Amino acid sequence: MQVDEEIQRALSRKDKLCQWEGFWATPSIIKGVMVFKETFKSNPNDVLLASSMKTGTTWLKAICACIMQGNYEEEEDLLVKDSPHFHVPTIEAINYLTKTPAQDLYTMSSPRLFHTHLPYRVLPNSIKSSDNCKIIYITRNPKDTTISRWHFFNYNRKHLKDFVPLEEDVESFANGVHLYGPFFEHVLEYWEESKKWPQKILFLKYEDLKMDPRKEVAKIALFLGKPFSNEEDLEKVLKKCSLERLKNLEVNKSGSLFSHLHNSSYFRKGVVGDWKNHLTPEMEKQIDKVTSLKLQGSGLEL
Ligand code: PAP
Repeated sequence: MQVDEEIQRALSRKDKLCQWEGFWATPSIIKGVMVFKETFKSNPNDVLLASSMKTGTTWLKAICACIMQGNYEEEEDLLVKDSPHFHVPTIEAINYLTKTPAQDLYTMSSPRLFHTHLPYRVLPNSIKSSDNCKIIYITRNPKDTTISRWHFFNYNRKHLKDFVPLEEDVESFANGVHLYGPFFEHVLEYWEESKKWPQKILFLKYEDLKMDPRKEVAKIALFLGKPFSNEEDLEKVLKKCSLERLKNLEVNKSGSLFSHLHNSSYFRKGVVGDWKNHLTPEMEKQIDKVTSLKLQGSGLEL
Protein backbone atom coordinates (compact mmCIF):
# COMPACT_ATOMS: atom_id res chain seq x y z
CA MET A 1 0.00 0.00 0.00
CA GLN A 2 1.22 3.53 -0.77
CA VAL A 3 2.38 5.43 2.30
CA ASP A 4 0.14 8.33 1.30
CA GLU A 5 -2.84 6.05 1.15
CA GLU A 6 -2.00 4.57 4.52
CA ILE A 7 -1.82 7.88 6.34
CA GLN A 8 -5.04 8.94 4.62
CA ARG A 9 -6.67 5.79 5.94
CA ALA A 10 -5.23 6.38 9.41
CA LEU A 11 -6.69 9.87 9.39
CA SER A 12 -10.04 8.64 8.18
CA ARG A 13 -10.18 6.08 11.01
CA LYS A 14 -10.61 3.19 8.58
CA ASP A 15 -7.17 1.91 9.36
CA LYS A 16 -6.55 -0.22 12.40
CA LEU A 17 -3.48 0.49 14.47
CA CYS A 18 -1.24 -2.49 15.15
CA GLN A 19 0.53 -3.31 18.36
CA TRP A 20 4.19 -4.23 18.30
CA GLU A 21 6.48 -4.52 21.33
CA GLY A 22 3.62 -3.15 23.41
CA PHE A 23 3.02 0.08 21.49
CA TRP A 24 0.48 1.11 18.85
CA ALA A 25 1.27 2.46 15.39
CA THR A 26 0.34 2.07 11.74
CA PRO A 27 1.77 -0.97 9.92
CA SER A 28 4.21 1.05 7.83
CA ILE A 29 5.60 2.90 10.85
CA ILE A 30 6.17 -0.45 12.55
CA LYS A 31 7.85 -1.86 9.45
CA GLY A 32 10.19 1.14 9.32
CA VAL A 33 10.93 0.94 13.03
CA MET A 34 11.92 -2.72 12.75
CA VAL A 35 14.54 -1.80 10.15
CA PHE A 36 15.69 1.23 12.16
CA LYS A 37 16.05 -0.84 15.31
CA GLU A 38 18.18 -3.45 13.54
CA THR A 39 20.34 -1.19 11.42
CA PHE A 40 20.86 2.17 13.11
CA LYS A 41 24.29 2.82 14.62
CA SER A 42 24.54 5.85 16.86
CA ASN A 43 27.45 8.27 16.77
CA PRO A 44 28.96 9.52 20.02
CA ASN A 45 27.59 13.04 19.62
CA ASP A 46 24.09 12.20 18.44
CA VAL A 47 21.24 14.08 20.07
CA LEU A 48 17.84 12.40 20.04
CA LEU A 49 14.73 14.37 20.96
CA ALA A 50 11.89 12.13 22.10
CA SER A 51 8.24 12.67 22.93
CA SER A 52 4.84 11.13 22.78
CA MET A 53 2.58 13.12 20.40
CA LYS A 54 1.45 16.69 21.14
CA THR A 55 3.59 17.21 24.22
CA GLY A 56 5.84 20.01 22.91
CA THR A 57 7.79 18.33 20.10
CA THR A 58 7.70 21.26 17.68
CA TRP A 59 8.83 23.76 20.32
CA LEU A 60 11.64 21.50 21.51
CA LYS A 61 12.78 20.89 17.92
CA ALA A 62 12.91 24.63 17.25
CA ILE A 63 14.85 25.36 20.44
CA CYS A 64 17.39 22.58 19.92
CA ALA A 65 17.88 23.39 16.22
CA CYS A 66 18.76 27.00 17.20
CA ILE A 67 21.08 25.95 20.01
CA MET A 68 22.88 23.33 17.92
CA GLN A 69 23.29 25.82 15.09
CA GLY A 70 24.95 28.14 17.60
CA ASN A 71 24.61 31.23 15.43
CA TYR A 72 21.91 33.40 16.92
CA GLU A 73 21.95 36.21 14.37
CA GLU A 74 18.64 36.96 12.69
CA GLU A 75 19.95 36.59 9.16
CA GLU A 76 21.05 33.04 10.05
CA ASP A 77 17.58 32.00 11.22
CA LEU A 78 16.86 28.48 9.96
CA LEU A 79 13.28 28.68 11.19
CA VAL A 80 12.32 31.30 8.65
CA LYS A 81 13.30 28.96 5.86
CA ASP A 82 11.55 25.79 7.00
CA SER A 83 9.45 24.14 9.66
CA PRO A 84 11.20 22.79 12.80
CA HIS A 85 10.09 19.34 11.59
CA PHE A 86 12.16 19.80 8.44
CA HIS A 87 15.30 20.71 10.38
CA VAL A 88 14.90 17.96 12.95
CA PRO A 89 13.51 14.90 11.20
CA THR A 90 11.31 12.43 13.07
CA ILE A 91 12.91 9.07 12.30
CA GLU A 92 9.79 6.98 11.88
CA ALA A 93 7.99 9.69 9.87
CA ILE A 94 10.68 10.05 7.23
CA ASN A 95 8.64 7.84 4.87
CA TYR A 96 5.74 10.26 5.16
CA LEU A 97 7.68 13.38 4.24
CA THR A 98 6.61 15.20 1.12
CA LYS A 99 9.83 17.21 1.28
CA THR A 100 13.21 15.62 1.93
CA PRO A 101 14.44 16.74 5.35
CA ALA A 102 17.40 19.07 5.70
CA GLN A 103 19.53 16.19 6.86
CA ASP A 104 19.53 12.52 5.99
CA LEU A 105 19.74 10.51 9.17
CA TYR A 106 22.23 8.04 7.75
CA THR A 107 24.55 10.52 6.09
CA MET A 108 24.30 13.72 8.11
CA SER A 109 27.46 14.89 9.76
CA SER A 110 28.03 14.81 13.48
CA PRO A 111 26.56 16.06 15.77
CA ARG A 112 23.28 14.69 14.42
CA LEU A 113 20.01 16.05 15.79
CA PHE A 114 16.91 13.97 15.20
CA HIS A 115 13.63 13.08 16.84
CA THR A 116 11.41 10.12 17.61
CA HIS A 117 7.94 9.41 18.97
CA LEU A 118 9.00 5.84 19.70
CA PRO A 119 8.98 4.40 23.18
CA TYR A 120 12.35 3.89 24.85
CA ARG A 121 12.13 0.11 24.71
CA VAL A 122 12.24 -0.04 20.90
CA LEU A 123 15.17 2.34 20.44
CA PRO A 124 18.20 0.70 18.83
CA ASN A 125 20.65 -0.68 21.37
CA SER A 126 23.42 1.52 20.08
CA ILE A 127 21.43 4.61 21.16
CA LYS A 128 20.54 3.17 24.54
CA SER A 129 23.95 1.83 25.42
CA SER A 130 26.05 4.80 24.33
CA ASP A 131 27.02 7.16 27.16
CA ASN A 132 27.58 9.93 24.66
CA CYS A 133 24.37 9.83 22.66
CA LYS A 134 22.11 12.24 24.51
CA ILE A 135 18.32 12.13 24.71
CA ILE A 136 15.98 14.99 25.55
CA TYR A 137 12.45 13.90 26.38
CA ILE A 138 9.47 16.21 26.70
CA THR A 139 6.09 15.41 28.16
CA ARG A 140 2.92 17.29 29.05
CA ASN A 141 -0.18 17.20 31.19
CA PRO A 142 -2.26 14.23 29.90
CA LYS A 143 -5.50 16.20 29.63
CA ASP A 144 -3.91 19.00 27.59
CA THR A 145 -2.13 16.38 25.47
CA THR A 146 -5.47 14.70 24.72
CA ILE A 147 -7.11 17.98 23.73
CA SER A 148 -4.17 18.97 21.57
CA ARG A 149 -4.21 15.60 19.79
CA TRP A 150 -7.97 15.76 19.24
CA HIS A 151 -7.70 19.22 17.65
CA PHE A 152 -4.70 18.18 15.56
CA PHE A 153 -6.29 15.13 13.96
CA ASN A 154 -9.68 16.75 13.45
CA TYR A 155 -8.03 19.78 11.85
CA ASN A 156 -6.23 17.48 9.44
CA ARG A 157 -9.40 15.48 8.80
CA LYS A 158 -11.35 18.56 7.82
CA HIS A 159 -11.35 17.64 4.15
CA LEU A 160 -12.76 14.20 4.99
CA LYS A 161 -15.64 15.67 6.99
CA ASP A 162 -15.05 12.86 9.42
CA PHE A 163 -14.66 14.40 12.86
CA VAL A 164 -13.88 12.23 15.84
CA PRO A 165 -16.01 12.99 18.88
CA LEU A 166 -13.98 13.96 21.93
CA GLU A 167 -15.41 11.07 23.98
CA GLU A 168 -13.88 8.64 21.52
CA ASP A 169 -10.45 10.26 21.78
CA VAL A 170 -10.59 10.39 25.57
CA GLU A 171 -11.53 6.73 25.59
CA SER A 172 -8.63 5.69 23.35
CA PHE A 173 -6.22 7.84 25.36
CA ALA A 174 -7.37 6.28 28.62
CA ASN A 175 -7.09 2.72 27.31
CA GLY A 176 -3.76 3.44 25.59
CA VAL A 177 -4.82 2.48 22.07
CA HIS A 178 -3.67 5.51 20.09
CA LEU A 179 -0.76 6.38 17.83
CA TYR A 180 2.48 5.79 19.82
CA GLY A 181 0.40 4.86 22.87
CA PRO A 182 0.05 3.94 25.60
CA PHE A 183 1.01 7.42 26.77
CA PHE A 184 1.85 6.63 30.39
CA GLU A 185 4.16 3.70 29.67
CA HIS A 186 5.92 5.93 27.13
CA VAL A 187 6.48 8.68 29.70
CA LEU A 188 7.41 6.35 32.53
CA GLU A 189 10.09 4.48 30.58
CA TYR A 190 11.93 7.71 29.74
CA TRP A 191 11.33 9.01 33.27
CA GLU A 192 12.88 5.94 34.89
CA GLU A 193 15.83 5.95 32.49
CA SER A 194 16.42 9.67 33.07
CA LYS A 195 16.67 9.02 36.80
CA LYS A 196 19.25 6.28 36.19
CA TRP A 197 21.24 8.28 33.63
CA PRO A 198 20.68 11.98 34.23
CA GLN A 199 23.77 12.90 32.22
CA LYS A 200 22.36 11.01 29.23
CA ILE A 201 18.63 11.73 29.39
CA LEU A 202 17.15 15.14 30.15
CA PHE A 203 13.49 14.92 31.12
CA LEU A 204 11.39 18.04 30.50
CA LYS A 205 7.80 19.10 30.99
CA TYR A 206 5.93 21.43 28.64
CA GLU A 207 4.45 23.27 31.62
CA ASP A 208 7.92 24.03 33.05
CA LEU A 209 8.99 25.44 29.70
CA LYS A 210 5.91 27.65 29.67
CA MET A 211 6.36 28.75 33.27
CA ASP A 212 10.08 29.51 33.22
CA PRO A 213 11.36 29.35 29.64
CA ARG A 214 14.67 31.07 30.48
CA LYS A 215 15.58 28.49 33.08
CA GLU A 216 14.51 25.53 30.94
CA VAL A 217 16.18 26.71 27.73
CA ALA A 218 19.42 27.44 29.62
CA LYS A 219 19.18 23.91 31.05
CA ILE A 220 18.78 22.46 27.54
CA ALA A 221 21.78 24.42 26.22
CA LEU A 222 23.94 23.28 29.12
CA PHE A 223 22.87 19.67 28.63
CA LEU A 224 23.79 19.91 24.95
CA GLY A 225 27.22 21.18 25.92
CA LYS A 226 26.45 24.57 24.40
CA PRO A 227 25.79 26.91 27.33
CA PHE A 228 24.89 30.50 26.43
CA SER A 229 27.78 32.90 26.81
CA ASN A 230 25.39 35.82 27.33
CA GLU A 231 21.78 36.62 28.18
CA GLU A 232 21.13 38.15 24.75
CA ASP A 233 21.65 34.86 22.94
CA LEU A 234 19.22 33.12 25.27
CA GLU A 235 16.65 35.86 24.66
CA LYS A 236 17.13 35.50 20.90
CA VAL A 237 16.36 31.78 21.05
CA LEU A 238 13.23 32.37 23.13
CA LYS A 239 12.01 34.98 20.70
CA LYS A 240 12.79 32.97 17.59
CA CYS A 241 11.00 29.92 18.97
CA SER A 242 7.95 31.60 20.45
CA LEU A 243 4.61 30.16 19.38
CA GLU A 244 3.35 33.51 18.12
CA ARG A 245 6.36 33.99 15.88
CA LEU A 246 6.51 30.44 14.51
CA LYS A 247 2.77 30.39 13.91
CA ASN A 248 2.98 33.50 11.76
CA LEU A 249 5.96 32.51 9.66
CA GLU A 250 5.02 31.87 6.05
CA VAL A 251 6.66 28.42 6.08
CA ASN A 252 4.41 27.31 8.92
CA LYS A 253 1.21 28.96 7.72
CA SER A 254 0.93 26.96 4.53
CA GLY A 255 1.87 23.66 2.93
CA SER A 256 2.49 20.21 4.30
CA LEU A 257 5.79 18.69 5.20
CA PHE A 258 4.08 15.40 6.04
CA SER A 259 1.51 14.13 3.62
CA HIS A 260 -2.00 15.25 4.63
CA LEU A 261 -0.77 16.96 7.79
CA HIS A 262 -0.82 20.73 7.40
CA ASN A 263 2.17 22.65 8.71
CA SER A 264 -0.24 25.07 10.37
CA SER A 265 -1.78 22.25 12.43
CA TYR A 266 1.32 22.12 14.65
CA PHE A 267 0.67 25.61 16.03
CA ARG A 268 -2.51 26.26 17.98
CA LYS A 269 -3.01 27.90 21.38
CA GLY A 270 -0.12 26.54 23.42
CA VAL A 271 -1.99 27.16 26.65
CA VAL A 272 -1.61 25.25 29.91
CA GLY A 273 -5.01 24.02 31.13
CA ASP A 274 -6.89 24.35 27.83
CA TRP A 275 -8.55 21.03 28.71
CA LYS A 276 -10.84 23.01 31.04
CA ASN A 277 -12.51 24.45 27.95
CA HIS A 278 -13.31 21.04 26.50
CA LEU A 279 -13.54 18.12 28.92
CA THR A 280 -16.76 17.24 30.71
CA PRO A 281 -16.41 16.35 34.42
CA GLU A 282 -16.77 12.66 33.42
CA MET A 283 -13.96 12.88 30.88
CA GLU A 284 -11.79 14.74 33.37
CA LYS A 285 -12.40 11.99 35.91
CA GLN A 286 -11.65 9.29 33.36
CA ILE A 287 -8.21 10.75 32.54
CA ASP A 288 -7.41 11.66 36.15
CA LYS A 289 -8.16 8.10 37.21
CA VAL A 290 -5.80 6.49 34.74
CA THR A 291 -3.17 9.17 35.45
CA SER A 292 -3.08 8.53 39.17
CA LEU A 293 -3.16 4.78 38.67
CA LYS A 294 -0.27 4.78 36.21
CA LEU A 295 1.93 7.39 37.90
CA GLN A 296 1.41 6.07 41.40
CA GLY A 297 4.74 5.60 43.17
CA SER A 298 6.78 6.95 40.24
CA GLY A 299 7.52 10.33 41.80
CA LEU A 300 6.31 11.95 38.59
CA GLU A 301 3.46 14.45 38.53
CA LEU A 302 1.79 15.53 35.31
P1 PAP B 1 3.82 16.69 17.47
O1 PAP B 1 4.17 15.79 18.61
O2 PAP B 1 2.77 16.11 16.57
O3 PAP B 1 5.01 17.18 16.70
P2 PAP B 1 3.62 18.95 19.25
O4 PAP B 1 4.48 20.00 18.68
O5 PAP B 1 4.14 18.17 20.38
O6 PAP B 1 3.11 17.99 18.08
O7 PAP B 1 2.24 19.55 19.74
C1 PAP B 1 1.67 20.72 19.30
C2 PAP B 1 1.32 21.53 20.52
O8 PAP B 1 2.45 22.35 20.87
C3 PAP B 1 0.17 22.48 20.25
O9 PAP B 1 -0.45 22.67 21.51
P3 PAP B 1 -2.02 23.06 21.65
O10 PAP B 1 -2.78 22.18 20.74
O11 PAP B 1 -2.36 22.85 23.09
O12 PAP B 1 -2.09 24.50 21.27
C4 PAP B 1 0.92 23.73 19.82
O13 PAP B 1 0.16 24.92 19.92
C5 PAP B 1 2.09 23.72 20.77
N1 PAP B 1 3.25 24.47 20.26
C6 PAP B 1 3.79 24.41 19.02
N2 PAP B 1 4.83 25.24 18.93
C7 PAP B 1 4.95 25.85 20.13
C8 PAP B 1 5.83 26.86 20.65
N3 PAP B 1 6.77 27.39 19.90
N4 PAP B 1 5.66 27.25 21.93
C9 PAP B 1 4.67 26.72 22.71
N5 PAP B 1 3.82 25.78 22.27
C10 PAP B 1 3.94 25.36 21.00
